[in-house]
Amino acid sequence: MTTRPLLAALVAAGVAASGGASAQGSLNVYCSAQVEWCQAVANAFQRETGVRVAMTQKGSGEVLAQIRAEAQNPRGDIWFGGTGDPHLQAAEDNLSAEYRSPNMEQLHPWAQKQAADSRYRTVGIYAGALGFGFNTELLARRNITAPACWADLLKPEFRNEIQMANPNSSGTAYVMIATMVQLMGEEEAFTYLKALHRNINAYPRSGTGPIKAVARGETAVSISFVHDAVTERVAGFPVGNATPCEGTGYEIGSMSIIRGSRNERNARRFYDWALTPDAQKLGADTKQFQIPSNRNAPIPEGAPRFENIKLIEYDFARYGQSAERRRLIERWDREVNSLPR
Ligand code: S7P
Repeated sequence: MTTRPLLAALVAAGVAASGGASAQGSLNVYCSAQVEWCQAVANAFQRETGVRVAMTQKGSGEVLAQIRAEAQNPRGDIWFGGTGDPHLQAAEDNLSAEYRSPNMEQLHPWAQKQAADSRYRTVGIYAGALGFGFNTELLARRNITAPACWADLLKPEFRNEIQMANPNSSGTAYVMIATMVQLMGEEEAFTYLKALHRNINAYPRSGTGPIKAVARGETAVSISFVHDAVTERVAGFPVGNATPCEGTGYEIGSMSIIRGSRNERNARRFYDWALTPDAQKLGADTKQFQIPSNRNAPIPEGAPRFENIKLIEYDFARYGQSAERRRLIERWDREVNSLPR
């Protein structure tokens, strides 16, 4: 099982030494993007504003659980990144604060819709499609054709060769389950998930765990956001990616101010800043390949483009509901994860 160490980094930039940081106050960022991006964002904001930033990186489901547990005594100020569904659940459960950024109008319609769906308690900061990652060398060695469709993942040659994350902790895995339900209908989707279970060798905690296992050659195939497969490939690993022929779901990676934040002024300042093209370019600078939500931010070269992918009309309002997420994950635990492999 892949684990991801908790990073709690007090980001030290020059301003702290000059005394500017304390004058500007501080900000606690919970970050559910990849750690390189989280660190770059924390460093740049601290450098540009003098606000002292402490950043903790965790997956989307884990941050949602933490914010819920801390609701009476919030320790975080802002939640940056992670799949959009848990951000919508935080909004519904009154765990995030309403805020309308003056930069909202610069965003793509899908990012503004995410804000409107949450009554302005979250906003889209990037988007990316779900698909498969695979280790090209491992597949060649085993003489297996790379998967192109969801149906391919059920083939006997993929027995014990596939990883997807655990939806209890991972927003990525929840997007996968919600995608299958929307593509096939719920009964057929659970029949599919049970059949897929036979070919799964592990359900790691983190959504990026499976693609990192693919890169290391520990598993042949992962169910992942395809932009994360590009990140591994440009890092030099033999990783390919595909989006399913039947159609697939996607995420609207989001950002929310935590309700009861002790540094709300700085949280709003960060929120406005994170929606600017310059801040969004930090994703590409750290080899992340999502589509940025600001229309004027450059799309990273090599990013999987939505116009080339068969996307479903993902129903964010429905699958972002707390009760729906809980019900689907409980059903998955009961009917799929409990089965022998
Ligand atoms: O930054 C890469 C990415 O895939 O990670 C985010 C998400 O938190 C995945 O983690 P979990 O599945 O563990 O929640 C995505 O939003 C993002 O695209």
